[in-house]
Amino acid sequence: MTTSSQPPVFVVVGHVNRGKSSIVSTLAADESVRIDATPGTTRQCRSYPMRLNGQTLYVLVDTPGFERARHMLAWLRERETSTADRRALVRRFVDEHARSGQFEQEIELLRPILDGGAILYVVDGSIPFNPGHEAEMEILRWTAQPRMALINPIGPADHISQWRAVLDQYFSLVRVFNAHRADFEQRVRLLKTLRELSDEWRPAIEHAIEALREGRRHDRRESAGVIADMMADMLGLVEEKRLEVGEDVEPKKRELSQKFRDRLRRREQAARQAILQIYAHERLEVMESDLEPVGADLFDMSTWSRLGLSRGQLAATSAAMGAAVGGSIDFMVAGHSFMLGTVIGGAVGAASSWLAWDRLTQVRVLGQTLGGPLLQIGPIREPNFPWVVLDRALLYHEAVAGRAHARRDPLKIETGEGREGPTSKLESSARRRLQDCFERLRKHKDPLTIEHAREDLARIVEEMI
Ligand SMILES: Nc1nc2c(ncn2[C@@H]2O[C@H](COP(=O)(O)OP(=O)(O)O)[C@@H](O)[C@H]2O)c(=O)[nH]1
Ligand SMILES: [Mg+2]
Repeated sequence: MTTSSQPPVFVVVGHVNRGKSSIVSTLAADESVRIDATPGTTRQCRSYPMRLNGQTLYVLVDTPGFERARHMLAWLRERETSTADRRALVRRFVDEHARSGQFEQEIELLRPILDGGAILYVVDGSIPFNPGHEAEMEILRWTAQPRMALINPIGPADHISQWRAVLDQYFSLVRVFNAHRADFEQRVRLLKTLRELSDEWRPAIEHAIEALREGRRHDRRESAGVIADMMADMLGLVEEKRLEVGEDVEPKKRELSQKFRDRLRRREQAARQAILQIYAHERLEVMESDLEPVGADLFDMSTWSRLGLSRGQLAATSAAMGAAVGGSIDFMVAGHSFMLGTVIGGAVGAASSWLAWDRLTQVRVLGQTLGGPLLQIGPIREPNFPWVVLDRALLYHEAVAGRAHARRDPLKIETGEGREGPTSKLESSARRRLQDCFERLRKHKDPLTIEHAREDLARIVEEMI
């Protein structure tokens, strides 16, 4: 479709503190929109274009709330001569009061509407209707612009049906839209409804929906690539240090182990940052918590029992692979029974976590042919490690991708009972395909083999997200 015509403009209006800015933020996928618990933050209109690949798909206009709607309506009614003149009268009101210092907010919010914007009228479905809103809705009707009402339930109380009964009288389209909960599909559903607002804009909105869907597919593919790159780096990571002859080995082992862990953490962090960037959530704060399997430190073993595969699943996957994994199964069983012990013991403090970690990854001391001994750590052989890392990445991705841009509270990954990662719910065939990628990434050093394994992994991950 051509892009010469102007993109659709939606002017978001309503009382103060009803979630107008939140709706703008979510629909424009823009985390920079100012959202505040103190009413009256927005004094002036501001446009937020929904842009994709350099193209503006549509524009959201954030407005100050109505302040003196009843006075304004009284002014209009006093001067009304014919229903046909109402729109002109609203324009006259704006012109006559423009420099008076009165009705500043009404004038400000009416301008983009009189310039041709469609109206999205926002109410809070958790507080009861009161007649104070009627003047606002009446004024909006007088503008004769296309308009739709959105019920944004901010609090837990439910007055939605009461609101509907009122809104249906003023708006041909009324929908519930929770600005803080809406995910991508709910945004698309709202856009589909918005097609009904104006025949003129219908093709542009249809184009916007298609472009957003294509953008979403692109984001998923890119995220899968980010996750596969990360897995390849983390699974293949080896850290080495050559010591001087006669140097004390034990402290150097600890140092190397620490360095190894830090590199793995940083690698995971870099992937997370990339995912935030892909979904335009760069300012998103992520809650670091021992209770959240994804917020906790990568090596906090207490969260491992909730991620990755169960012992049985690991054994089945490895056995089906038919590879020489006997050794790592023993390793795994030792690791898991140890972890089980710490969980049952209840004292899952930092110290026991570190201990568990030390038992799962050993710093090896290699030959002394070239001077002092060579310390080496990695790649991690613990069988559940790749599954835990993948689960952390998938849960993180899901939380970020589904996050409405209006929310300003830190990202938390909700926890449930038992294993929470997506990998434990996979079909066994998918698990074997993944295991095959993991093995190749862990065992091989040849760049071409690694690249192929990485590509296979990216494809599988893309199917999963
Ligand atoms: N929980 C929740 N809070 C919301 C929602 N929409 C808005 N809020 C909160 O309500 C307050 C006002 O929101 P804002 O979007 O700035 O409203 P505006 O004054 O109409 O622009 C802010 O504290 C928001 O975080 C919602 O859908 N859910
Ligand atoms: Mg606002």
